[in-house]
Amino acid sequence: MVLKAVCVLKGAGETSGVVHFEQESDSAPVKLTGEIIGLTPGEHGFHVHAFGDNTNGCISAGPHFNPHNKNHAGPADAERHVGDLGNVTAGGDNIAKIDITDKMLTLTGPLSIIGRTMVIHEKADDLGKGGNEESLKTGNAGARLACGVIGIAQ
Ligand SMILES: [Cu+2]
Ligand SMILES: [Zn+2]
Repeated sequence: MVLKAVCVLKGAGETSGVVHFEQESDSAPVKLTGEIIGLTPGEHGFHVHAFGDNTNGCISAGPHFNPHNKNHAGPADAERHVGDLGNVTAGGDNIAKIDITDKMLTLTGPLSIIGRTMVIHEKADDLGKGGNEESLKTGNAGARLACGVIGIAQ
């Protein structure tokens, strides 16, 4: 059975987006598609954060989803936060097209990302290579421009 989820991202400014998630089976990678609009051209950090809580805006989503207690890194690194999806890149039209396949995310079981929050950031994620303490926690990706809770899709 194909598992499907969706996330609508909104924020205080003009950034917004929709991300669709699909997983062919329990152990298959998760495919993310969609787009985020209202971004400055260039790279923007993109992560799954721990909590599906937006009571105080995107801040309430907490830190990156990190059930295995690892340092922050990039999506291709073996040791990373489960929520580390690296960067998406916006073009001159201020739109970032999302087309990501990730082996660490799952839509099922105790580590499912459903009910957690996707966040798009102001700045580029340095993927843990920034050489300071914050790089190993957040990738120095800066403010949270927009976010949304990941929900079950039909
Ligand atoms: Cu983030
Ligand atoms: Zn991280």
